[in-house]
Amino acid sequence: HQTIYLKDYTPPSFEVLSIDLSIQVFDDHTLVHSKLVMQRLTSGDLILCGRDLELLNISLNGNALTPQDYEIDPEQLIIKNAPDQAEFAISVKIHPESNTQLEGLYQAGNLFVTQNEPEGFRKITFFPDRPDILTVFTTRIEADKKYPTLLANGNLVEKGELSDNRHFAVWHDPTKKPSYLFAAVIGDLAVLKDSFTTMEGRHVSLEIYALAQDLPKCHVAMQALKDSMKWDEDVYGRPYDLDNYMIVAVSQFNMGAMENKGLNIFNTVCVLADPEVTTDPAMFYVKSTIAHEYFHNWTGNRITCRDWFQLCLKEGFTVFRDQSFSTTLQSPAVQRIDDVSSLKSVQFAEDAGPLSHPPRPDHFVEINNFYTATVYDKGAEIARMMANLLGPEKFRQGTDEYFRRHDGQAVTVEDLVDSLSDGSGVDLRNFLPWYSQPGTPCVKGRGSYDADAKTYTLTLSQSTAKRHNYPEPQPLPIPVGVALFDKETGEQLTLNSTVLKQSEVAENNIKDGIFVLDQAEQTVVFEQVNAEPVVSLLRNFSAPVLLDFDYSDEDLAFLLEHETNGFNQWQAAQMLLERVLLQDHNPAVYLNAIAKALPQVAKDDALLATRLLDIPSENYLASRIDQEYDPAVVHQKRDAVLNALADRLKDYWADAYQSLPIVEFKDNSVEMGKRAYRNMVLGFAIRAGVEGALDWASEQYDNAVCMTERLGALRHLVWNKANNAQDKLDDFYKRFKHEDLALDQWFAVQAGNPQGSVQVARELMEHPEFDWGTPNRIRSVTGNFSGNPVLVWTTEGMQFYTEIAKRLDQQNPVLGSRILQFLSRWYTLKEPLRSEAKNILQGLKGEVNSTSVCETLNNVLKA
Ligand code: HT7
Ligand code: ZN
Repeated sequence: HQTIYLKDYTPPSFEVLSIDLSIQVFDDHTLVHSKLVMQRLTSGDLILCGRDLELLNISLNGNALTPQDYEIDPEQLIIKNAPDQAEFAISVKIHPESNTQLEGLYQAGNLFVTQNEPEGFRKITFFPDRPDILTVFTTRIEADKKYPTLLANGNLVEKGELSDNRHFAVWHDPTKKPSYLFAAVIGDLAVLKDSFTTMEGRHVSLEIYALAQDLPKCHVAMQALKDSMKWDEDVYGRPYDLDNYMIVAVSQFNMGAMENKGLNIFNTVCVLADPEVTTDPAMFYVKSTIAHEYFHNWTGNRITCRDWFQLCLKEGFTVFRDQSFSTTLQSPAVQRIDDVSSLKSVQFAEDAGPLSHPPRPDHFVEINNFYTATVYDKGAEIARMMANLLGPEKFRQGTDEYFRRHDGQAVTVEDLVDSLSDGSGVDLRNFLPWYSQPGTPCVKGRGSYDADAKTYTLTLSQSTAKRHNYPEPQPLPIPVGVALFDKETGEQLTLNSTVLKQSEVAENNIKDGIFVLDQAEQTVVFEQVNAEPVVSLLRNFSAPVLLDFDYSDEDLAFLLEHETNGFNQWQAAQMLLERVLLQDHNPAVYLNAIAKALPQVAKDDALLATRLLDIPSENYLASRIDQEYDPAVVHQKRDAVLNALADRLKDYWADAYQSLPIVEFKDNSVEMGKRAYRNMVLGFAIRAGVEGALDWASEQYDNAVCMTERLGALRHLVWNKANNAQDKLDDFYKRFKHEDLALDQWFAVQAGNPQGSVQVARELMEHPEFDWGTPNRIRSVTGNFSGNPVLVWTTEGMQFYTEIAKRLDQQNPVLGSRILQFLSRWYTLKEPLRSEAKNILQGLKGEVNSTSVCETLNNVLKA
């Protein structure tokens, strides 16, 4: 397998002025005819990518070509000395009916759909399948009338009947786009319609296509779409640009959703929502994914990536945009907690292991392996740091300039940062190294108060571990959110310091400052500090870094109590917990602080209270342990903290649960908070051995008015081995047997059971409802099972994952590669597990062939 390097990027030698595509679907094959109008840009060969295609015929400028006229290999067709104007007519045969990889055109049940990002289009026809080739697509789709729905990007320009019970539709997309944004859908779908009028007065028809029985579950997504369209106009000044926006729901899909121009294709889990079958977090995920894909229309589609190394240009920025949108759905503090918690548990872990890479990698073997938390979530953090430094007004000037300069272009990360800098008048180019340097920087610090001089001196330093194959890490600009609190009164102090980034801070009696640490070590002196302060750092998680400050546990408890926003309180609780769980600090300080803060927070904001009770996951804790990792020890320590917390507030849980009766379902953040908190409190009550708590869970299961309540109760019953757990599992199965997404939860609860076993997971995968063709179902078992490292890191657990990776290697390598990643931190294990893990992984070598799985396996083994 070949490694591709960013430094080798060369512009294409031909552009494509237009493509006419004709897709004829038959039961046992599909014919694709294309007419490509190409024009030379620079010297060089004419290269058309093509994979798994049966070439039927090809002509150039009206002359049939024979195999002597071109070079062809499994990946491409090359024409040397092609004329400057080249018009191709190409016919190929493909097999969507047997395409299990879910890339290109594939059949999923009764539906044919495309997935072309990043390199799927080459599995549909020969084409220069690279994101910097933008062209105008006209698409004719022809199929049997048993498939009444025929969709492609753009506007429907013609449709008609054909002989043999067949029909066709022709679509024209007026906007130039890269091939990865091409989409087609052929099937029998129902449609939910609505409309939106843009700020420019354009009347847009909004259409969500799904199986008829799923149509009632499309209203949440429709509302989220309208909200997103409005938000992008209000916040970024970006209106929609076509007369229709279509979304299609498909149950077999490798990722969440795909932003194809005007024709998004969504995994059902990201579009269908109904309180009876969808939990609150899942419903939230629907809304934020709808927003994410919609926002791509500007950040991704109208301005796209020059090459796949620039993936975080569109993904990082778009994640930042969807996270910002989501703060309209729940409190900004909870949103930030959720984003940071996922960043720390997934991205930090990735960046600490053998799959570490910069947000903009400089080489890859298989680009599918780079749709990672680092590209998406660290990419979003970089956009956020720049946005925060600029403030809303200047950031808007910067983004306006980006859209003005690059609309219709395929660009690089440098182009984005240049636009933000030039548009705002603030040079942000020193942030560029964030895109190309791997690893999580660690900020260390200490502070000292001089009572006589009334100064507080803060010294901060940064370091990043060197990564194999990357240059010596350089200091990065790290914005550190900072505040001082009076240790006695808890009051927040005015900041008097000349080195704070916001120079107006001192003049304007501002208390929330940002200090940009851009050297290896720096010192900040705060003046006129009249009483000993406690410093709060990295507020709102102002940069994606690890913080190692010489706080006492009492300082952190103080911040948990006095910090002015929920995120910072949560951060203090997490720091305290990490000390307890990783450094064996006494949990008493944490327990006292949480016992004091919790009841009040719960009254004000139940969702925040739920988050405050988060205990870092075993996998997150494992990511902070670089050697001699013993999963059983981590599990037992975490369990001990949970037990201590449960005991400490035993009476409170009982009261709190009783004060939160089940009420009519409402989809708003206050009610969502109450439901989440009720489930959390119930778990602690059961753990504390509160009398009757398991009965409460049974009653909650029986009386639930929504899935959040029913599933929350079921999980507690199953995970606590309640006597009636099996009955309730059977009941759940019966109720939801015909609801795929609910059934996924039935698999998930059992696979994620800490009291479970590899045997249970294997049996689930042999269940008649288990389906190897549906990634959601595979993930519901493998993903949830991975939450229990004590089970994963056993011989049987590791074999379980390698066997799945092997099975998926040919069938669905993108998924196989992801599943193998669960084992990436094998090398941190204590012996003899470590050697055993190595043997098992080495045993997979030679057994797998796909570029995706092989690249991941090689990298994992390099650790
Ligand atoms: N841009 C998309 C990324 C993607 C994808 C989506 C579905 C199936 C396979 C895929 N490969 C890459 C999704 C997004 O970030 O919006
Ligand atoms: Zn995206």
